[in-house]
Amino acid sequence: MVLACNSYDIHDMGVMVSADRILEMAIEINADVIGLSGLITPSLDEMVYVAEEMTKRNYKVPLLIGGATTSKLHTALRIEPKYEHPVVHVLDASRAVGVVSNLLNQDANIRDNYFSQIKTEYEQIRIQREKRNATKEMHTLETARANALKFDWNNYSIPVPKKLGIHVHDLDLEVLKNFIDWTPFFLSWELAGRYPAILSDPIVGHEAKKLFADAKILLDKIISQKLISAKAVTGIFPANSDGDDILVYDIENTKNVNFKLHHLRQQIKKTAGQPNFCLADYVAPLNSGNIDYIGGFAVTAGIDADLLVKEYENQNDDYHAILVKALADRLAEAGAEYLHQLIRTDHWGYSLNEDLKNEDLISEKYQGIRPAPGYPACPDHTEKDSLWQLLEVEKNTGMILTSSKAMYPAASVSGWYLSHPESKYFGISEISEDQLINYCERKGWAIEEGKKWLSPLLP
Ligand code: B12
Repeated sequence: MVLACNSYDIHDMGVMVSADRILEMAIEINADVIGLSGLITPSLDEMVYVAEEMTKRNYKVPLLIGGATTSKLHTALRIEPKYEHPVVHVLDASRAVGVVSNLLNQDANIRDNYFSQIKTEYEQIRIQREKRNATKEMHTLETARANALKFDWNNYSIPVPKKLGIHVHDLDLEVLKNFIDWTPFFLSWELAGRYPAILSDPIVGHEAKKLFADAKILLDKIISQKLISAKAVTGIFPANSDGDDILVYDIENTKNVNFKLHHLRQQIKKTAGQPNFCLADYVAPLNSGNIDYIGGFAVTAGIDADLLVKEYENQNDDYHAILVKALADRLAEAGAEYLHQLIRTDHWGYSLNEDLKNEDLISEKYQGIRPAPGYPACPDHTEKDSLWQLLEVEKNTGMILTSSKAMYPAASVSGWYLSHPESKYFGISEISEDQLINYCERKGWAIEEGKKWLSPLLP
């Protein structure tokens, strides 16, 4: 018996079990293996906790680690050292069978060899990492800031929004379906390839076509019978950057700072001429003397999705239960795409004449970006707290943030709108101790708190 749990938010959310409960259940069902799956980085911390608890409670069963935000590197550095029995990162669930059959093999030689191979491999990864840390070249925070992206703000005309403040949207799924990016839908079923080419792919085309047909039937049913619904809140506010932070002003009185949004800056040394990016650089600075703007959004297409999933599960129809989740995720992303267009062409209105097809939207052929807290340019998930307050997300949409900053309903997306024509996505990737200390001061965090939330960025 194998126990597998989604640990991206194992501490709360009611519908999910706590880490402690997972461990108790493992004993109750006499689990041979425990598997944890992590979607967003705060879940990595939960996994470390589970490994520590397994040690404290004298467990011996192997621990498997998987999910989009996990890696062999993180498993080797942070999880495996916490538990002396096998801890294995599995890149792809389909490989779990091979891994488990080695770990639980009746032949003790096969088991022991496999375990010692994994131990040696993870030890090597730690050694390599230490070597790399010793040689990698990082800027100090000060020099990284000196190498920031610089704009000529005096000769830049800031687009003034037509509709400032908060707007709540009841989204029509019939409209959203035209904004769906289908490629990740196939990815979630492990069918690799871009839509629509994937439908005629010589290897996976047949399966992709069948899946697509089933998805469209279910989507039509969901829409016509209103089985799930989507809601969102957006807002645009006056703002200026202040170093690596963004000050958000009161709409009525731009002398009052209502919120301070915090961002991180790239610190890795790059080739000459390459700046060290920080999202705050795309907003006109305080000393430019001009007021700029920032937008935010939170959208969910998962309202009632859990009920529909349960209904299919009760009929032992896992296929449709998973299809519902995958479609709700697609509709949430479609909602984010639709709203971003509405912002560009109407609320902020800096691209009044934009006329882009869905393919162009997917290829981001528009002005401005919508980085989401947790994405590589703004990896601190706790900044969702500010977004929640700024847009009164819970009151306006019912979406909640759990203590590990996952959004519920699960099919939800949230982020910022930046309008600058040169704004683009990038990755922070790594930060040094000096930025950790500085960021903690700006956030009002103790260093331990900072280490917890930013652990994937730290050496
Ligand atoms: C689809 C998707 C979504 C969907 C929902 C996903 C879901 N409900 O599972 C939506 C659009 C809702 C979404 C939202 C968000 N997302 Co998202 N999302 C993705 C995306 C594009 C694909 C994930 C996926 O479903 N892959 C397909 C499945 C099948 O793969 P998988 O989960 O990795 O699982 C495979 C293996 O990992 C393995 N495996 C998984 N678990 C386990 C467990 C065991 C035991 C084993 C053995 C194996 C195993 O087997 C699976 C099959 O091979 C990834 C990027 C990427 N390419 O991975 C980002 C990604 C996961 N998202 C990310 C983020 C940040 C978010 C948001 C926080 C953004 C935001 N602010 O709105 C939200 C969070 C949502 C929430 N509820 O809190 C980040 C997470 C990184 C991080 N630093 O935390 C990623 C990695 C994107 C990125 N590059 O930054 N997201």
